[in-house]
Amino acid sequence: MTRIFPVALTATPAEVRSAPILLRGDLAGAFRTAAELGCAGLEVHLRYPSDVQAGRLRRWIAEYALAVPTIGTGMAATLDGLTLAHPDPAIRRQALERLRAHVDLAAQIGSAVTIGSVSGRLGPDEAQRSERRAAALEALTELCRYAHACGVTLLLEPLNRYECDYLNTLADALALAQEIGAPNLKLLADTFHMNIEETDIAAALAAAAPRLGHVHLADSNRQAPGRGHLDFAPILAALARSGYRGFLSFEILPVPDPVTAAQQGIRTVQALSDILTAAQKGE
Ligand code: LER
Ligand code: MN
Repeated sequence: MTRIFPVALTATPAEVRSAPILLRGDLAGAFRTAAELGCAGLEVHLRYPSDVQAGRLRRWIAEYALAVPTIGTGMAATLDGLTLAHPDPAIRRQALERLRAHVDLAAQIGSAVTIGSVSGRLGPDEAQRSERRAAALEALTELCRYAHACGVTLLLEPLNRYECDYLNTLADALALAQEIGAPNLKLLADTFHMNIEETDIAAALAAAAPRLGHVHLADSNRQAPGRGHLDFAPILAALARSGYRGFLSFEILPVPDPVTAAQQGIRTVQALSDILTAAQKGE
């Protein structure tokens, strides 16, 4: 398959409608599809960690020889309103409890846990913003400690301004990660958000490379790479040059349908990987 980067599809057992997740509902079928398409991984998004038994995930991981690189946790925020920056300490606590349970599951299946939409918002009130950022930082620090004891990596993901108001660029996330200073807190770069927020996507990836743990690959319209107007050549070249060899995971809309979208993304990554490999060999 792809020669430089392992690729992953995204799946959820939930019947979500508008989320950028490729395969919905049938998780066993999602593992089969990812394996049939030659992927190395399947990123699983869960509302509750108890939505799937760890034992079943472990069986599918073994049966299809796939990794689950990370567990997507955004539904805790989008469906249940649980975020780490919430003004209500009881809600922050619930968010933390949900994320701890995700960490427990991740420890059993060898995956990381995404901290994306659950970062939440600080709100428009300047006086409250620093207090809420401090609360989010404290909650995330506590979660890092817990995850570290479980051997689990957390992936802090900056989101575009319409979804988050304090972690929009990789530099924002890197600054927070450096403040926390936990060795198991890495960064997740999502090209859909970066297209909106970064001045120079390739330069931002290069600067964040030492802490980069995972990549969501989506085009400008959140469809498969190749179906929008993002230029993935400099993006993949920057990742390759910086030594990133982690997953490229298609967190995209299933347009026109899940398999066609996955095949399109895989073809785009494959074609660019071929060019990069040829360049490396000096062809
Ligand atoms: C949401 O837009 C997103 O990119 C997710 O990965 C965050 O949970
Ligand atoms: Mn993402």
